[in-house]
Amino acid sequence: MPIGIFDSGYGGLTILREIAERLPQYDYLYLGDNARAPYGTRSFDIVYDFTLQAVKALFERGCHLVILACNTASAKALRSIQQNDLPGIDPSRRVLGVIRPTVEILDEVSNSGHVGLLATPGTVASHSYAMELEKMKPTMHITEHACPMWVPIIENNEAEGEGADYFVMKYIDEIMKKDPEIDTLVLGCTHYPLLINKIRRYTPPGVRIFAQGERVAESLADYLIRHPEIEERCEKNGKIQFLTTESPDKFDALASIFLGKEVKSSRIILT
Ligand code: DGN
Repeated sequence: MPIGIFDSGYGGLTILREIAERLPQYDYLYLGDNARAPYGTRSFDIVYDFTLQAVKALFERGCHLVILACNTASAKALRSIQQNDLPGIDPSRRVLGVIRPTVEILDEVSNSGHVGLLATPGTVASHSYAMELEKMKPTMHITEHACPMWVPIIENNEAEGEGADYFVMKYIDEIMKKDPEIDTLVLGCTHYPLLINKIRRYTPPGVRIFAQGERVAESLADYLIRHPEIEERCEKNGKIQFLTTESPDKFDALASIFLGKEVKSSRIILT
């Protein structure tokens, strides 16, 4: 059975890339809900409903473990999905998110103890990062800042375009003004590594940029060691398949650029 990787659109590909590099032996099934992306400005209930539909679709296709490779879905839907028995679904199936593994190591990444979170309006409004940090690393400070324009720029393949510069500079300036002691900017949206060239250009010298992919891959590797009953259900042929709710041609064109290799997806309808 493949490991399911879900995102609202293309962003989860940045997580898939790192996971497949760290754990190439497993099979993966990626699902992008591109037809309904972005999720970042949608309400709590809608993100929950859409995420639940996606998780069920991946379970129905044999996944035993699903990673929500989307901060917005992790922030707004993960806990409810983990805590409730889903009708008709084997309770031994597991869903993991990307926020906790990121927060867990922030004290190793930051020297000043002041981190900045760049994320979608949905993730910022949920304060999931601030709440996790408060629980796990209570002495650290986090400044959360919403970047509503970044996902649309990426989803429209404008990440390298001139128009992107304005909004990258704007959000980074704004967060650095809120707390000049920030020494680490956390990219709290899986899309943002696709904008990394511009983010690097406008980040002040001495401030580190922390993207989640490698950390999530490390945390998954560790999870599979600690849960052999799940690990043994994961098929190991090194095969990656793609599903999208949009037109496969559109998905394949952009996903191939993001992943740096040819992608052939199939379309599914989520209900
Ligand atoms: N990639 C998603 C995240 O990590 O939050 C969000 C993208 C979106 O749908 N706005």
